Amino acid sequence: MSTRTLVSTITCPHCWHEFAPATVRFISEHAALRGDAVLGDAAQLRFLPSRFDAQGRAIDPLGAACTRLACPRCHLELPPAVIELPQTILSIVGAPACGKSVMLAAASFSMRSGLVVDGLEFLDADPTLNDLTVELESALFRSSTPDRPTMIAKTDLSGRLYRSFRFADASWTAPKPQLFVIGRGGARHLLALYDNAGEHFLPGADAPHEPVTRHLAVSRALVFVVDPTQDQRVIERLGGREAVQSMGGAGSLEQRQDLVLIEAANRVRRLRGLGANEPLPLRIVLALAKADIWGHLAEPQIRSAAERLPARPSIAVPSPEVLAEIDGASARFLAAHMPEFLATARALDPRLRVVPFSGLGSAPSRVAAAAALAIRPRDLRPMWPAAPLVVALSEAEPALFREFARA
Ligand SMILES: Nc1nc2c(ncn2[C@@H]2O[C@H](COP(=O)(O)OP(=O)(O)OP(=O)(O)O)[C@@H](O)[C@H]2O)c(=O)[nH]1
Ligand SMILES: [Mg+2]
Repeated sequence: MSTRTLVSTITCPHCWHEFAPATVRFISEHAALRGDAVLGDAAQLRFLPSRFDAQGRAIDPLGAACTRLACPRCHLELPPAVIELPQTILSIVGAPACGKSVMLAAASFSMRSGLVVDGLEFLDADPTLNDLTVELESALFRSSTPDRPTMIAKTDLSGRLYRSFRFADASWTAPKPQLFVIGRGGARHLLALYDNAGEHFLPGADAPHEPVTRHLAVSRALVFVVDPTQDQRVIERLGGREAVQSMGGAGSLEQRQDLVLIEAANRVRRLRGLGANEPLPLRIVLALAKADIWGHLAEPQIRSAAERLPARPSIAVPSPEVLAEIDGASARFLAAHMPEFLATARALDPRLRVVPFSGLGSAPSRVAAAAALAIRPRDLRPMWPAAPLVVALSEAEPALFREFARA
């Protein structure tokens, strides 16, 4: 008989409740057991089993064998790996339209390819739960019509990317986690990522019963996606608003990205009960998006990679040495163009890391004057799309990516 080692506690990736593996609920299979107190009439009953069959499957009250697991608080389904693998939650934060969804799609798609980092294994923990990632990836990277221009839609603030459950006499809404099994060198983790709408991170947008950014309470690293094309000084260097917008830059938005970062840090402190003077308990990784647009303004390490686009795709994470040089060059780019943003970020985390990337690798364009920006999937050439996540993971879980952790 095979033995399994269980983790000591589980953090639910849906509602972030912490619980012991022995209290995990099972999802009933018998058709007559429809209706659940937490999820409503359409869901199958969740139950705490007292009987198991010879294969270790739980027996539901009407005698059917059950294998699907659910959280004891929100009753939402959990992948089976959750009871065996340690979990790493990363928070991806950034202003509206900064490039979060494109980064997620490009990063997850390229991590599956095995070409990002030697020896990396990256799988959906449960494909039925990862429909959001599958959708994001197929919009751009798995298109069956690679010559038809397309683009990822703006992330909705509510609706099908979120799920509701009842708890303590109230209705709660939480974003759908995307769960992956990530392994390297014998270590394996369950990785949870979330694609929030940028509006959720704006100051004042944290509603009590819509804990859509509450992953900040438990995440191990904060990937802050910075869009240099949202900054007035960068816009001027790039030839003005219209020029920047026509390439996918966010030239028209008046977001103060430093305020979004401060708000995220404040939520981390508030949710974890930390004082204003305590250091943040997680590393900040600044992911500088859309390098295809602004990369030529930076130093050679970034410029040469950006200028090689779209001729040579570079989805591999650069070597640790190159990454260190790029980190320095990116920080100097920020110091030259967005100094107060860099100062804010350094005040929050003096040991922060900076990684530029481009999820598309070349600029989208309009097929007609009034049409939205789009790009032919055939023209996609992501540049270092997974590097921000790998660097964040190297800080959060050094066992997985030891060589990329700060020396
Ligand atoms: N040139 C260029 N444009 C990009 C790139 N990534 C994103 N864009 C443009 O920026 C727009 C917004 O990107 P998204 O990934 O949807 O941004 P987001 O952060 O998910 O935005 P919200 O969902 O509103 O929070 C896209 O529609 C593209 O036009 C890139 O790598 N290069
Ligand atoms: Mg989005």
